[in-house]
Amino acid sequence: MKVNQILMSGIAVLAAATMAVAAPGGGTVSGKVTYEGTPAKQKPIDMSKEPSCAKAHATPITTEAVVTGEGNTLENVVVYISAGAPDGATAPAQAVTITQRGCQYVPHLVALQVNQELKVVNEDQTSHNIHPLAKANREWNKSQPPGSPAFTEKFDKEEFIPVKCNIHPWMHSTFAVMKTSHYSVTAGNGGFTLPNLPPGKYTITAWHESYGTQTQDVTITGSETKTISFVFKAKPY
Ligand SMILES: [Cu+2]
Repeated sequence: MKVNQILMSGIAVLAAATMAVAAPGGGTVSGKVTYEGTPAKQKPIDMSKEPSCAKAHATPITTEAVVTGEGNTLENVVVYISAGAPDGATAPAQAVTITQRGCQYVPHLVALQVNQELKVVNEDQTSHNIHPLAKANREWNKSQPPGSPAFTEKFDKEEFIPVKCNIHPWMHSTFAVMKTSHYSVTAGNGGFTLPNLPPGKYTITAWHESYGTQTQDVTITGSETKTISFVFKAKPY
């Protein structure tokens, strides 16, 4: 009897533990972001005023306000659940990193969650002064001379924040701070995937720094994959 009880309670504990770490499963929303029309030609960046950075690039680099791939795909689009998100999403313990390298922000766009740590690194032989132009969050700017250690910051509100360097006017980034953990940033193939969605009705938003936002509603009923696409109108300027 006693052994049985112990066994039973052991199983109950095991079951509870299993439920707590249960594989998310659920449905998936995936697709592709493309553009139609002719995007503005990206301008070459003149870094002659910062020779240590100019040297870091074998060929002159261009602005990154619109980055495209083969087949009219659009890069650096944040696709995320803007309504109906199933979680109150606690921030992941792992920091995301932005690196100042060759007087550019790498990556060009940083997606992260509210209260997730952002680590700022300067790999250059020159000073940078990173300045997120926050409105909902606290605005700050921090100088990082060459060789200075990385620092971390957090944002406690949802906001897509334009970022500049107070020293190098060509340096631009965006910190896309989201409440949800369900987001995806498009790379060269324009693709995105939002997995592990419990049944429900969701609004999916696609955001691009030059072309704005688009939304679509999607209903997930089980473990299906819904394919949607976003097509942005390219601006010639
Ligand atoms: Cu800079």
